[in-house]
Amino acid sequence: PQPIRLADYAPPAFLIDEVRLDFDLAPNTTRVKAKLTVRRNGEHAQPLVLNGERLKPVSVAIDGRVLAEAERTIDAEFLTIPNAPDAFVLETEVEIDPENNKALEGLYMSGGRFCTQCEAEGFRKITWYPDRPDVLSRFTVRIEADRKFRHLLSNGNLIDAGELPGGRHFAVWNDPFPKPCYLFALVGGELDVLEDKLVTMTGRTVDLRIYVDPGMAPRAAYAMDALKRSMKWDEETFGREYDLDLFMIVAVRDFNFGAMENKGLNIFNSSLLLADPATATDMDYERIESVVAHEYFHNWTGDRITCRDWFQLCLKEGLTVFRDQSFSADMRGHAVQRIKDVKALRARQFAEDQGPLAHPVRPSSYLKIDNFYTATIYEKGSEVIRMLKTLIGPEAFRKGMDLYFERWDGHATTVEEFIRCFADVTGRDFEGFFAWYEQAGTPRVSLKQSYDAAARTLELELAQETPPTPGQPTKKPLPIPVTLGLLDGDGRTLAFERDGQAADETLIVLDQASAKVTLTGVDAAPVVSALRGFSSPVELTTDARASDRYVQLAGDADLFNRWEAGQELARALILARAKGAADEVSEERYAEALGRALNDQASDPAFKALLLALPSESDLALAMAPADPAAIHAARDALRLRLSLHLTEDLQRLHIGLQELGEFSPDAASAGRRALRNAALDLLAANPRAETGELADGHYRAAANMTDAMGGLSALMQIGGDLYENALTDFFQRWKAEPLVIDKWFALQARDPDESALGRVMGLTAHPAFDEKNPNRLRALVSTFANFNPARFHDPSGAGYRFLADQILAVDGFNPMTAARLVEPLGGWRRYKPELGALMRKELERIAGTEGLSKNVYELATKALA
Ligand code: HT7
Ligand code: ZN
Repeated sequence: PQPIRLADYAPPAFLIDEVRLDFDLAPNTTRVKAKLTVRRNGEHAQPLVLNGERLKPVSVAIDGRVLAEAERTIDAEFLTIPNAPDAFVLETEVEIDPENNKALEGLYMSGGRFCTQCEAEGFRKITWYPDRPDVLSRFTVRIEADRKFRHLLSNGNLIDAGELPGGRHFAVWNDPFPKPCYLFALVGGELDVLEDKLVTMTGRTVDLRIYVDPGMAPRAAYAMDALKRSMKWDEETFGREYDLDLFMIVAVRDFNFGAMENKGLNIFNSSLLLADPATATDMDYERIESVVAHEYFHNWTGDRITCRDWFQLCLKEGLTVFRDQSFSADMRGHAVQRIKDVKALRARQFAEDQGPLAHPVRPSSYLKIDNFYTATIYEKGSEVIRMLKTLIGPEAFRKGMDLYFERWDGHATTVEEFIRCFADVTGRDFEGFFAWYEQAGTPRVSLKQSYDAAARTLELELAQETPPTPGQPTKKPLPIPVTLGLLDGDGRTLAFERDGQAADETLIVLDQASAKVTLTGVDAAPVVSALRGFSSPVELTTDARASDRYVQLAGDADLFNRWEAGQELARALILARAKGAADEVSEERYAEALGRALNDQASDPAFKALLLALPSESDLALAMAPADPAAIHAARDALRLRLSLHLTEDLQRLHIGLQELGEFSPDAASAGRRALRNAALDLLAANPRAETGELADGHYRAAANMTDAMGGLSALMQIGGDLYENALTDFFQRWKAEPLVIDKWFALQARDPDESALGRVMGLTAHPAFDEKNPNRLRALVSTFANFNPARFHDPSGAGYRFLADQILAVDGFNPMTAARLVEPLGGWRRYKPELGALMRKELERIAGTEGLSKNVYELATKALA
């Protein structure tokens, strides 16, 4: 297959001003009539070429005249009309089979209801259309169905509805805002609805409706609350008001992704919408809040202003992640949110950058765009916006955003045009900055310090280098914002001067391969706190001593760096042990320091919970070359045991003291206390004494909410034995009617590092509750195993890799998009011990050599091998 290239972009040959769609819904034989008002775009003689896949043609007519077969061609991918007029009405009719659409793209059925997923290229499975984001049209949609499909929904406003003979009914929707077809949505079925209202900043009343499975409406209350807070936040922070009179969200159980921002009708994976204390954890609440916000924020950054082509995906995704992260920070605390965001960035995006699938935030070619909904586009895309804001300051950033909204509303645009808005409001040149979009890889920044006590100066020497990535052997320097402060030996902020200006903190922009910066007026030998708040997505190495890290861990005014200091210390200890050089004295010193941090009354429980969590095994694997997952697992466990022994009393005290007495509340402070209590239990469970088992069992059995139930179960999993097995059985029996909870049951077992886990996971694929056609269930078991159980996935026999490859091949037969998302854990094969890498490679070769493979899996498997 031929890749699509950014350099080949050409404007659409024809534009569609109006679209009228008529759906006659039936599970196996849905009829779709499309009436398109088409006009030639510019002077040319190109044919009209419309995308269309898996469509059963019924008819094609131009201006009311049915075309003869010789006047058009239909193949597996296109409808082509060679001699189309300059302006005309095209009417087509096709038949589709939603019931048998297990790829979950286009129109499909989930739980007996019709629903759609059109981003990126699913609309072509509904009707013939120019399925590209730069064709913006006004849609009117009529849906007709049996009355048992009680709710018939589409984008925009309901303009007509009524009953029809034969037990049928219809609804007509009109969306006044021109949109690309990837934002089209339709839902048909029996649903319950939770309703509310919001008065916007200009006094308009917007109806809010969340549609869910019958009986589930109370579980949508938190999502509704999050939606209202998001709408207000976007008004206050970005001046963005909602534009339709109605905003709807629908929950579906079978969904390839998290959620989708269709105009006025967001569709959500039910796992990211439904929550109550009994069935959802605090982490679920947090995710729901951020994804509801994310999809809502797309109304302006994605829907009103969309992408010219799919290479510009970060224009809507990176920017919208930045907006949702800023919202979450305002809701839940800036430092804690930043730490969580950086943890996710490192775990997913830094790993991507180190592997064969590394690509720039704006890629320049692809085979299947579905494969580019990656951490680089989303998370690094957000980091780039964050750096832009850091570089120009919050006021100029807001001005640039205002200009962007004003200039590009109603259009499909590019990253260049977005950046141009900031150049126009600041008068600055962003040519150098643009490299962040075009250059792949995580820059490595080094920092050396030298203090001259007599002169009271601190000289800082910074350098940057970005390692080569596939297709980009040489790299240029990037403008890297480094926010920096100084501490004295007791951890107090140390003032200094830069260029004669007094400061507590400064921003250094490293835009050359290396640079020197001199700070003056430095009264004592300082501890340097660099890259505060993780001011750019880089790997920083410094010449700081362990003693400097301890000063930071105890009192860095920048909480991100306080946490980071603890992680650096732990990482060094675990890696030393993994390489056979355990330093027990330093391990004790670390435990001691952690104990002091835990007892710091001034700090927030959510922050302490983060301090207690050691770097993940995957994070550690990125820092070990070649990576040895078994050694990392053993070394990490050994440090956990030491911490558990050293801190037993502190941890027990936290476990008792943080017991919840009142009613459950999902707010950040309450969630933080639960997080710390569960983190304390988790660390106690590293020491599998009999009383720890009892403690974990008691915790599980006394749990009054899902956060604590999962905390107890997870601690029992570490301890193993009958208590664990009994709790697992109890959990399944109690929750077997709740799919979202049973997903947790599968995921927990997939994370079990015990030797028996691979056999258990394989056995679970034959469990009656396992359903590979449901992406949530598949991910709960297979993706959790491959991504979050390195000790067992990297079994020296290669059985873990074989298991994953078998699953990928099986799922590729009906859902290529979801199958392709499972390939990544094999992609990092070059980073592992050669004997493991060879086994991983062998499975990739087996996948790539399989006949009839989808383009999705083919692209990732072959890139991983290249
Ligand atoms: N913009 C949405 C992306 C999405 C998607 C992409 C490929 C296949 C299925 C999908 N479902 C949703 C979600 C978002 O980022 O907001
Ligand atoms: Zn998005």
